[in-house]
Amino acid sequence: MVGARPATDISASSAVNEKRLWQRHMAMAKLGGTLKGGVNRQALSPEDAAARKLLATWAKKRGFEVATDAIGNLFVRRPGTDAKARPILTGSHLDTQPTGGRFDGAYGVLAGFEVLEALADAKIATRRPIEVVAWMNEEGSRFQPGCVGSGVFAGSYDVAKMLKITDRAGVKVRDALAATLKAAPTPRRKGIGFAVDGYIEAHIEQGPRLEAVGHTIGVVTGIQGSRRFAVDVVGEESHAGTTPLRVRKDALKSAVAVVDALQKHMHDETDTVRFTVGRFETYPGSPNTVPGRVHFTIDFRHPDSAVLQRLGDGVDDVAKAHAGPCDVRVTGLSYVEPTVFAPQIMDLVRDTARRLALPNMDMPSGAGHDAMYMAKLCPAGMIFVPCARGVSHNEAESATPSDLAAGCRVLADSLVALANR
Ligand code: HGY
Ligand code: MN
Ligand code: MN
Repeated sequence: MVGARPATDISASSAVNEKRLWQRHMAMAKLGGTLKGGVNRQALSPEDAAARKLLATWAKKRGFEVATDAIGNLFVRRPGTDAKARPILTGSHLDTQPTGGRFDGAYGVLAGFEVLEALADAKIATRRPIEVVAWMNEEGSRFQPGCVGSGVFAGSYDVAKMLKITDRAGVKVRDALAATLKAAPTPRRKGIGFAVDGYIEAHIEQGPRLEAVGHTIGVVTGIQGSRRFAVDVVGEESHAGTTPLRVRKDALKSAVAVVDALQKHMHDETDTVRFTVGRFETYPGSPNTVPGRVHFTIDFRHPDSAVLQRLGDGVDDVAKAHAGPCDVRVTGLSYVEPTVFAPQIMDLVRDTARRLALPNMDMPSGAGHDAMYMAKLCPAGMIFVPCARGVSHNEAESATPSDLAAGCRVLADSLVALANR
């Protein structure tokens, strides 16, 4: 074409800037940073608002479009040459665990943002728009369940129901979201969800396998299934000094028996089942009052759909059979079937890693990710990079600048290939 820009021979991956990507991580990690070097940036907290504001500021400086949808997912869009083409999405989450690390979630958002910057630096146009998304409340530690933003986007959760969820202080998602958007205002995207042509999420592995074999890239094949429950054991408050044990309705005693029975129910010689009681609260929590209520959570995971169903469906019966004189209420909060990623995305990630001479291996994900929901909407996949000793959901979580950049290079060329198909 006369006057057309000279075709750049620089590839997106070669325009990825390792130093800038690392600096963005360190700047983001300050928001909610903890004394032990981790991050506490829970969903819709002031720290989360500050992180959103920082990403939006970086995006606006580059001329990218920024918008938030009705459930608080934050989108950064780099237009394509064909504005009507269905976009390619990449991203992850900015919210963290209370004792979280600097890379869980943030890597996927910042690697995606680095791809947009690299494309802009190299003046590479893509046919399809590419959007980076920071999904709201992936962790599910403040508001349960997790993956609320991606779940609503994919139509798996009802937005009105999700806006009513409360945290332990009784604050609703709706009110916390309003406060967040006030602190970090962006244009609003009407409604929820839109057609997406493909999705790739970059994430640290959160396990030790890549590091153990010395590989840099994980071509993620899928994610194990997961089920979350809330359990309330209800007895009767009474005086610790005057109430004989034989007449007590001691919610703590019953809850301990229930958890013990559930651990036996979930026992698995192959150590494939993942069963965690992460939160266990007694009420009123006074040393000289027999607990009248205990609230605890169950996080149960398994790669086999039939086992997930059989053992998960047994939770209610086991709880009721071991509650003694107390009542017990089991509430199912989420049920996500095992996810299998799209072969064409896996092939693209694997071929790109090979072309970039990055040692890689196919591997499943033990951790849950927003990609579980995006896989219901479009061809989806993930790219893993190593983290030190596989440690995550821990303030000591660590990764190297070169591994983060390597994963970002694979992401860059993979996204461009999807955006130009
Ligand atoms: O719990 C998970 O698997 C994810 O890291 N939030
Ligand atoms: Mn994560
Ligand atoms: Mn996590």
